[in-house]
Amino acid sequence: MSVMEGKIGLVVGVANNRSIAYGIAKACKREGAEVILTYQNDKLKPRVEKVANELGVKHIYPLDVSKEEELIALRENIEKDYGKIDFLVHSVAFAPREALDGKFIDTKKEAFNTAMEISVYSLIELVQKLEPIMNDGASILTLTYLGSTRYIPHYNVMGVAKAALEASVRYLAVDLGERKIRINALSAGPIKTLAASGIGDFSEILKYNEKNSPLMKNVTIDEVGNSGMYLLSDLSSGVTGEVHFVDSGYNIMG
Ligand code: 0WD
Repeated sequence: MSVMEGKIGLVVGVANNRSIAYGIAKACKREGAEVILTYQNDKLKPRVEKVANELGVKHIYPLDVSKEEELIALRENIEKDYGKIDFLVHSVAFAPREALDGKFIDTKKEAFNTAMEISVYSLIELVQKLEPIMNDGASILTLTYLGSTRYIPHYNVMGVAKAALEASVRYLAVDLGERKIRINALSAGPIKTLAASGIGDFSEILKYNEKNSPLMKNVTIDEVGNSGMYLLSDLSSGVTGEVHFVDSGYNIMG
């Protein structure tokens, strides 16, 4: 039997077929799961539709994580169309471009608040809203980056947001543990995606990681997808509150 057979999950954060969330959705589908996708707005809808067709996904729903009414509608739609879910992927982050290119010391309050709302509070609110339709023993996964604990050029306010995201995972792990629901973060190495294109000098970061990681290569969305799938499956039933690196080992280097 395939690892994800009989499981239904929601994957939030597919923008196109280069998204990390796409790699995770693909791995879950391959292992037998039913996957539900969301699209942020009408502009992104056609790309998500294309991905949904490719993967054999039956339903896509609108979700801008900053809109509470869309979160409530999402829960109602999933409950009506599927009943309960077994896993949830949160693969969403945003900070205004100007906050990712200058000095951290210049971060404006509005940019700080936006980064925290879209990249951190969205996880908390998604879990609040969807917990009632999660089966006991469900698994939740969010995406983080090494900039949470180390200085990474230009990552700036997003590093602070990822630190808060990882702390949120630990606090949520305790609250959700009562229902044997697990939550973990996957810390991916740099990958060229739409979101990454907003970070200054990203191609330099890619080259540096490739040269300086033990495996001497950058990771792919398929590698992140496979490790993400493990964390969403029952194979990781003893793992919660964790930050799991999938970065060719870059984080261990001095
Ligand atoms: O190197 C990388 N690409 C890494 C990304 C390394 C380590 C971690 N990550 C993280 C990101 O910080 C993010 O949390 O992985 C997650 C997914 O990012 P991605 O796959 O690199 O980026 P992308 O394919 O652009 O998907 C992120 C999507 C958005 O795309 P754009 O680029 O249009 O902002 O997050 C979605 C959106 O589709 N998103 C939202 N969804 C709902 N409501 C919202 C929102 N308000 N804002 C962004």
